[in-house]
Amino acid sequence: MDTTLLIDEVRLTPILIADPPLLNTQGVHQPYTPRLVVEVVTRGGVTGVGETYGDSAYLALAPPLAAALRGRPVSDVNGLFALADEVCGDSRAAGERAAGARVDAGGLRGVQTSDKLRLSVVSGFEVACLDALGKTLGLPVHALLGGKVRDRVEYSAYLFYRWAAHPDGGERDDWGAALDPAGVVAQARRFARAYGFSSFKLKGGVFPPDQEIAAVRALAEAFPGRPLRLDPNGAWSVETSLYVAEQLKDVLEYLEDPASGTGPMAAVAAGTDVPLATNMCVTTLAEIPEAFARDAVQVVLSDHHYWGGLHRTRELAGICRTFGVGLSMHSNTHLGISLAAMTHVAATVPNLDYACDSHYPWQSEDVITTRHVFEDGHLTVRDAPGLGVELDRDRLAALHRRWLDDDGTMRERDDAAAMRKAEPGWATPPIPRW
Ligand code: GKR
Ligand code: MG
Repeated sequence: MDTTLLIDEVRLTPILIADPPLLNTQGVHQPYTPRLVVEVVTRGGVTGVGETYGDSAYLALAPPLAAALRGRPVSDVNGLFALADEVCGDSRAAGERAAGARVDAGGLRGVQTSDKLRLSVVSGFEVACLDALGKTLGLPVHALLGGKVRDRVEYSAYLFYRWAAHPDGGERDDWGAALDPAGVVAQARRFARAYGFSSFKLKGGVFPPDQEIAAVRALAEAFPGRPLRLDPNGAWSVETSLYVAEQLKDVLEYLEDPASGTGPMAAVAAGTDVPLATNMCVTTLAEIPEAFARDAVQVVLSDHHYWGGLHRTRELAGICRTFGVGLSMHSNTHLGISLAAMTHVAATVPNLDYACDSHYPWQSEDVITTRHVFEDGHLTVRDAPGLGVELDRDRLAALHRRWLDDDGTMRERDDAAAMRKAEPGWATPPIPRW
């Protein structure tokens, strides 16, 4: 065994990153959202980086795994899963308690389970190990995953209804409000101009369905023939979903999570030819058999965090290929480390059937020295060793300082609590909402 590959130290840095007031069915994004940056340092002096969700449920699981990793080789990424099972026992219960208190955040990520929590944490370590291994061997992460099958990965614009500013501080930006079809089209035009995106996803479930249908119609008029998607995060009943599908069937590439749960999704799928995509109904291996047997979803949108990292995402791709189900990737509020990881794995998957979506353009801050740049709606796959990104330690320290200074209110993503700042009576809406 090459001892330079052994892990000497693991650093965990929780941070808070600025997030604009983006609306979704549960509320609005807080001014700052938590992420966790994982650094794995080898005896050879190489540091690999990873990033994952940073709410307390995830933070509770990370320290025991970090401690147990010392002395193990960075190349043993398969061993991470058994190790996490072994060492995260007690803290898993703590994580679950924290997750239970935050169903709002879990809800948008599908049903939260202890396995999914653990896998999301493991993913940050897996990416950090792959980065360190790649840097040691002089190989990009995509080569460690078997090699890229494309040089560029396509992303779609991720449009959000939004306010011009948070009601209670936060960073300012110049995007302005987008609360109607004209606002959504203006936002899409800016995305197309600045980043070259040619497909568009609108986060829905915010306004009554007819208003969102009007927004998608306005997009179709402004961008004839371009792929369009609408994602209400499971906010609609089967009946409403079928109504929306009927109204938009000529312009939608797919409808994303119109209804919540495998049964309702299967009922919608049975009543429309519009393909259904999901990042909520199929989020674990255990959910696949029933969803695929019932043809509830035609496209699975992986989130490499909760699927357990990059190797597991490739396993998911193989399963989708076997069953003739489409594959792509969705995102959450994330930084450049996660976007790099997503791009590396996306580059290796032959059946990447649709443009991935990324929140990244909404993030004004990062912890890497050279930010990713979308060109013609694509990211070029980096061929430098590891992920091909470098940690900006000053930025990391500043964002960690913000986390330390927080009074606790931003350390959990809680879109309903953020909404109550503007609408004191706001409660997380029932499912289905419409
Ligand atoms: O950030 O508001 C949001 C999204 O709704 C996010 O939480 C989802 O996980 O973007 C995601 C999606 O449903 O595709
Ligand atoms: Mg979605």
